[in-house]
Amino acid sequence: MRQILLAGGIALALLACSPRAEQAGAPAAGSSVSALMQARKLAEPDVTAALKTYTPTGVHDEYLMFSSGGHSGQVLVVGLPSMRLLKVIAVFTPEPWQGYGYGDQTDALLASGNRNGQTLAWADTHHPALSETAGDYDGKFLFIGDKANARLAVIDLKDFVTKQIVASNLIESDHGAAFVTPNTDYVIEPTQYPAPLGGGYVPIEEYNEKYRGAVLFWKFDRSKGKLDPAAAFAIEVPPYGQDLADAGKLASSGFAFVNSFNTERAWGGTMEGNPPLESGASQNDTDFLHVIDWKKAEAAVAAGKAETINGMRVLRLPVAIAEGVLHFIPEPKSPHGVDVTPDGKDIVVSGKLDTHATIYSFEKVKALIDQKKYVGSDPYGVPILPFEEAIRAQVEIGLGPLHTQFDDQGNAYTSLFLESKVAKWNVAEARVLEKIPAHYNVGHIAAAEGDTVSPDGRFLVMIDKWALDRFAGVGPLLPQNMQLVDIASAPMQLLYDMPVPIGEPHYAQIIKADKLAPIDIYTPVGFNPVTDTKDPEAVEAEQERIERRADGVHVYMTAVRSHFRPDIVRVKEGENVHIHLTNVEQAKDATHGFAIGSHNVNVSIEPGEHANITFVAKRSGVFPMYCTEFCSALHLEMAGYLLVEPN
Ligand code: K7E
Ligand code: CUA
Repeated sequence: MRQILLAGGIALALLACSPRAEQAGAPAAGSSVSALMQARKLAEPDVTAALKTYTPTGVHDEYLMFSSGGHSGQVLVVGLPSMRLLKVIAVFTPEPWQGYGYGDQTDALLASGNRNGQTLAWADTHHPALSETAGDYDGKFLFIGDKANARLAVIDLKDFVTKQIVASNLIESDHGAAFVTPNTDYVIEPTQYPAPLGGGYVPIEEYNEKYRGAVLFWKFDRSKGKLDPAAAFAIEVPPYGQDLADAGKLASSGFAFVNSFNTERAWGGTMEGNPPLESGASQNDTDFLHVIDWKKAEAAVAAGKAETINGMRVLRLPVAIAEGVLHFIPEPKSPHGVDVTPDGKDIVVSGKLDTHATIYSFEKVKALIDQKKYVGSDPYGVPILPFEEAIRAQVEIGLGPLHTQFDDQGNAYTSLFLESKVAKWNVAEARVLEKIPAHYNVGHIAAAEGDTVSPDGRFLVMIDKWALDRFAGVGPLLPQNMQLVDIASAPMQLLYDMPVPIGEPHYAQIIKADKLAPIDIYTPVGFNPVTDTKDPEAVEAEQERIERRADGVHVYMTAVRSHFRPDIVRVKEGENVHIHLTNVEQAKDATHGFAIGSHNVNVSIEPGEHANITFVAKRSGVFPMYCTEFCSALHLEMAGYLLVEPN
């Protein structure tokens, strides 16, 4: 039925007499489609948009979009075409509903991302990257970068749970993270703001000499589902603001591309007689596209040519240059996005302060590198390839071009921040085909399977920076706006606006839902999702007990509809309390929560899940413990007491 409607375009008569409409209760005379259209002031395109997105109850979405959650520090999962928010994956920030950051395992996981002893309770997530096999999303893992603290996290798509957070002590901030190589051998993380490598103080007047960027390659161990810091390496780069990255694929496999801004090396000082960074960094007509041969870098590191700085193996600049790992090509002013075409043959770069998309030909770039055809070198000795000979074409696309995505018809889509539009253009012909307005100031865009070797070309989501008048006023802080566009239709059609009130989505990736196969329950019972194994403290039914040990009171507890066992916990004031809690249910969606008031204790235990909770019973008193999920008719009765006797 849906297919017919989609293929046939608007079919009002069909809709009006569809079996579904009848099932839902025969429409009254006044609620025919035309009457509804009139009453709600809907035009025909509104109705086609509704037909293309409306997803009846029980019907699942065809695609899942993984979006960064900006400084919520989390990842959002949205279904397409319905644009329903399906999940907020807790990553870098406590998330009460999931009990994330309120129990031993997730406390330890969050703490593993602390830097230099500083607790980091937030993050600025920008670019999610789905794991790939042969350049195609494989639906197994998701990586997400934290711009503020230069961290990466690994999420297992088996259960949509964060399993690892890593921070290098080499750099202070990142931006072009996360991007994966075509078989997920490495996850790429380039610096954003230069600083002394490895940390430490250096006066900013020594910026040119002592401040540096780096491009980190984190080795991914697929069998363990973890990044392996010991096998990671970095390439030192000059103190330019390295920005986004993309890995070469197919024709350009083995290479990575990183763009940069502020090759002027301005560092601000608005009260010290200097121009602000924004103007200091916008003097040059061009910045540098970094062309990295990561296979050569990997070989040089394996040959012992790296130096270890604060635990990270680093190919220093002179070594990277000598080994032919790093080349520059001029790129138009203050670029933001760098995107490799699905066939790997072209690299598209857009300068924010330029009106073009510039198409570099990898074949030409490679030939120039092989011939060592340089037009000079930068102040650090990095060879520069000739711009004119490296490009295939430039397309005049509009004002403020940022990010580019691709479809299955050889077209590219580039967001135009200043114009508040997305331009559709043909890559081979380097010609603009049409533009669609965004509301407003579109940043990243994400296309269905858009970063793979075979994009689907169905949908595109515009991630807008400003919402202005799109939604009802909710005070000065407005939601962000994600807009769904049908790119399979001609012309492109705007389908739906989704407000995002929990952080600024920067980038997203969209995967075909049937590539994902998440589990429903944890087995064996007593599974710890963070350690990804059965927990040593897992509790079996009938094995519940309370043990008093040197380190405090250990409560081995189970949860099952609708009681905790034990449900009375007696301790003495000042005692350490360890609760080992297993949800022994194996029924889908039979989640229980466990909370103790006034103790910051709050976990969510999914069917089969185990959680450990440690706290000090500091104050004598009577504290109710209860289940926080409405799990059954007798959910309110799923409660007990923590009795803390005074000394
Ligand atoms: Cu353009 Cu971090 Cu990729 Cu924000 S990012 S727009
Ligand atoms: Cu268990 Cu409510």
